[in-house]
Amino acid sequence: MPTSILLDCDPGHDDAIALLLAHGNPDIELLGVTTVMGNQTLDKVTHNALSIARVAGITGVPFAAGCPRPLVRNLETAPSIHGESGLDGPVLPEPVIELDTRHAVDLIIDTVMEREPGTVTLVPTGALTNIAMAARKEPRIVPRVKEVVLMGGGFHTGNWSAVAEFNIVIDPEAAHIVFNERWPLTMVGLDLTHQALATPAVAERIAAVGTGPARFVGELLDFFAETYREVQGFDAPPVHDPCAVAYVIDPSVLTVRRAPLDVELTGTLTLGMTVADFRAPAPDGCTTQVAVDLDVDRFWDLIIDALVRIGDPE
Ligand code: PIR
Ligand code: CA
Repeated sequence: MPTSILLDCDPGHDDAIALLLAHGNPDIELLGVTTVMGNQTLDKVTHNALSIARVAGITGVPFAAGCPRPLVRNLETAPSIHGESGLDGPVLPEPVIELDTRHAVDLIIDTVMEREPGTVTLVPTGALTNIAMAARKEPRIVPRVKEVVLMGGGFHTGNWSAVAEFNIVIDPEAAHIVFNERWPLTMVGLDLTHQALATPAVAERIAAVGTGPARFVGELLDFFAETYREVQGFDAPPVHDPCAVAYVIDPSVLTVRRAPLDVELTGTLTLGMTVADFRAPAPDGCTTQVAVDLDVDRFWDLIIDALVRIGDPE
């Protein structure tokens, strides 16, 4: 039985690869794709999501646009990493599918309420604004969601401040809501995703697939490698978001550790920091865990396999 997921994203180079992985892997049923501001403005990331759908040949899956700004703070985007479009590098084809008429928050609520309880996994790979809004608008989704597997945060590493990760710190109040609900939550943070480096050897494997979508990913990674080299001093770019999808496909690709988690909202130096309490043993009933180690080879095998299966859709 494949796992049914809703992907809530802000594409975004690594979000794009997460979407391709979710679409191309047979153990995932993609129920819907929702967008949230983040890497770029909502209109740009939504256009990007629809454009990726065309590249990947995704049809019959609802795409819905969500929140255009964080709950409390002003919008902060990441053009230094993802470019002016949010997905700079490849030529983006004009979308061929239309947006769902619903708001992302309503698509999330409708999907979770229509499906059997305990069967829908939420996979957020951007700010947690839509997910927090959904939990507040319809609290009955919380016990019905199977689990939340999110890319964000980190327990030792930051990228937008010394201690905070972008997806969390641009809307820390939303993250605080999501981390404090009673649903099972897995945080796939920077400590994990910085192990998923798209090295030249990886780029070669992707190029060898030889399809349009594989070339698209190659061009995304070329741009991402350049900005990560210049802005963050990385030799190879980390592809964060597909790590969360990989965990849903096969939890054994990631090693996880159970620990209470919370989000800092009042620190002057630590706003948006995700705090993991690693004092053993984790308290009874602890519903949160963090990803600590990645099986790098199996991770890239999943990406390649998805690209091979997607083939050349057009
Ligand atoms: C990646 C992102 C934002 C900033 C940087 N420096 C790098 C985006 C990615 O899409 C991912 O979801 C998350 N936010 C990593 O921080
Ligand atoms: Ca993202």
